[in-house]
Amino acid sequence: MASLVARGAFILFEGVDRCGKTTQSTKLVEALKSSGVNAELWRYPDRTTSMGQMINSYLQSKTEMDDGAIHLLFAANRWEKRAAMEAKLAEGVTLVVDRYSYSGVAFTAAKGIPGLDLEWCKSPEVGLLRPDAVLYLNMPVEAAAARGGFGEERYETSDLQKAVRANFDKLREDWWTIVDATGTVDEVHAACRAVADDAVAKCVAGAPYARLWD
Ligand code: DGP
Repeated sequence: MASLVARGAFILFEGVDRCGKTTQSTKLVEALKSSGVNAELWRYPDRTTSMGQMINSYLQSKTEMDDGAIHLLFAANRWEKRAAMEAKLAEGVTLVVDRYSYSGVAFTAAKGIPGLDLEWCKSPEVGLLRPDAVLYLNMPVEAAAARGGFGEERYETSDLQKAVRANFDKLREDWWTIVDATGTVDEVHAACRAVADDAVAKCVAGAPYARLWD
């Protein structure tokens, strides 16, 4: 039997735009750190790399790109960070991640482009590390939009976000935690914290890595 090695946990936040992922992921990292857990906040797309800058330009409608090509670029942006991500976890750092492959699939498939269905969209993500916990911040699109409205970026329209939410419903797996994101910041945080503490404890005890879509 392989010996169990302590590692950091990969904790993922997913949900439609403006559901509170950035607030909650930031707050979770602060809380983990203040209780002595070595934790970092990561986000996808990672706009700091050269691929990330191309994605940023696309999201801001400064450049156009084929829908299949931009999908592969979002996925490649996760692949280019894969080794660094795995190294951090192996060092014992817990990664709290704001969006990942599930957003990748949910957003592209929401466009309704012939051929770019959920299965096609999943393919380039296969083999990436699977999160140890998914905190899906569940919120109706109307409630998310009421939080000051959607911004200027390409995907920030109610119709697209509704299709994205429907796709998240199709992608949800039993092991995800569905958090009611309409609660107060502190209520949502408490629910997320409990799941994160559990994931961190399991990974310290040497939980094995898994890959998408195990
Ligand atoms: P954010 O930086 O979390 O606000 O994300 C920017 C926008 O890009 C947001 O509307 C969600 C979308 N998005 C995030 N990841 C992906 C992805 O992998 N593929 C696609 N098509 N869209 C994504």
